[in-house]
Amino acid sequence: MLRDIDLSGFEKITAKDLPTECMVSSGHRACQGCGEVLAMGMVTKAAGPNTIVANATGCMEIISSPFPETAWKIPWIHVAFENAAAVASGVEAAVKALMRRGALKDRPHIIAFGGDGSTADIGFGALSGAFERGHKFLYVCLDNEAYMNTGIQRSSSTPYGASTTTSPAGKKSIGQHTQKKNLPLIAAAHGIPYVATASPAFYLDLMNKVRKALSVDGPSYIHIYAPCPTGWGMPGSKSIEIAKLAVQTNVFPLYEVVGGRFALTKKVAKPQPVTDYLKAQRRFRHLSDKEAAFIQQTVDGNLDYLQRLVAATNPEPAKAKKPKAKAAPAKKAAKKK
Ligand SMILES: Cc1ncc(C[n+]2csc(CCOP(=O)(O)OP(=O)(O)O)c2C)c(N)n1
Ligand code: SF4
Repeated sequence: MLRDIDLSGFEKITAKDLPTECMVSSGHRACQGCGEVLAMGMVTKAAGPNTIVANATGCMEIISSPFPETAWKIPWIHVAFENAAAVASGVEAAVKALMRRGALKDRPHIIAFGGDGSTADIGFGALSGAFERGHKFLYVCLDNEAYMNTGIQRSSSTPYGASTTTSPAGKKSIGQHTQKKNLPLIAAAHGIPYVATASPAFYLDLMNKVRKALSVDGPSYIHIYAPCPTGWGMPGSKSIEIAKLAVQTNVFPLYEVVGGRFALTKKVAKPQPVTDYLKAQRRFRHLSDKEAAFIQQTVDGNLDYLQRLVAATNPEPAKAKKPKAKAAPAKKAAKKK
């Protein structure tokens, strides 16, 4: 269902007024070039210090909170693998109760972070429930396309053809043989006010999507592409380059869905071939030309589907009908004398 969403509370960030205070301090234990921690820093910078975070188990919890230390400068709750969205729902209910009582004046932002394993697989039910109940919170999926924290196991967000420790490529297998679950579309199907995809390579786009998401009255979801040099088999210095390539090849299109209306937020004028993206990562290096062509076909098909959604949810306003030219008054028949 299409509906109008009030984005009047959205405060746009420009390159000139980038927030500088990061809520995740340096000195954390992420690998070099980790896209997840980079994205998490951008999200929390855009949200600001009045924010409460619920963080599912995964790399981001492990690297930011080795007891007795923490990299977090804001209230942060480490929750189980499956229930980040449920805990965020509870925090939101508590915030509402405190505000009703006048015990809390300034409403904090509530953000749940989960990896793709946590979001697409084990925490999926809790997420769907929180969307359906309509809690005002932002859920961010940091998608590094596998269960990285426990040793690079495939998730339902692992792309077709990727080699992981539980979908290893070999003589009889191309690696992951199922297609990546489309989480942003599934989130949009819940009819929540705001859904977007984002990438740390396009930081202004990412941060403004966070600001929009936090300004709406209800649940919001941002799916962030998060390169993982360790799991993908590439140098840490290539993370942002790969994140850009994912967008330039249309492997990961950037778009948002506001009140059910789809819009591409970065249109790629001259897409690069998918092989440029595949050959830069060890997890895809075993793929043959035939398999790469199949992946290209899938990418093109997915983009076509997205473009159809954009067209279908933004119908052109019906053209005003031209007023009919007035018929010339019929000549009065000459009166017979
Ligand atoms: C119920 C349950 N099953 C399994 C685990 C073990 N476990 C902890 S983190 C993790 C992987 C996390 O993967 P993902 O959510 O993709 O986040 P990433 O580490 O990739 O950031 C697993 C399997 C657990 N903590 N709880
Ligand atoms: S394994 Fe990947 S996601 Fe985890 S900290 Fe290292 S680079 Fe980041």
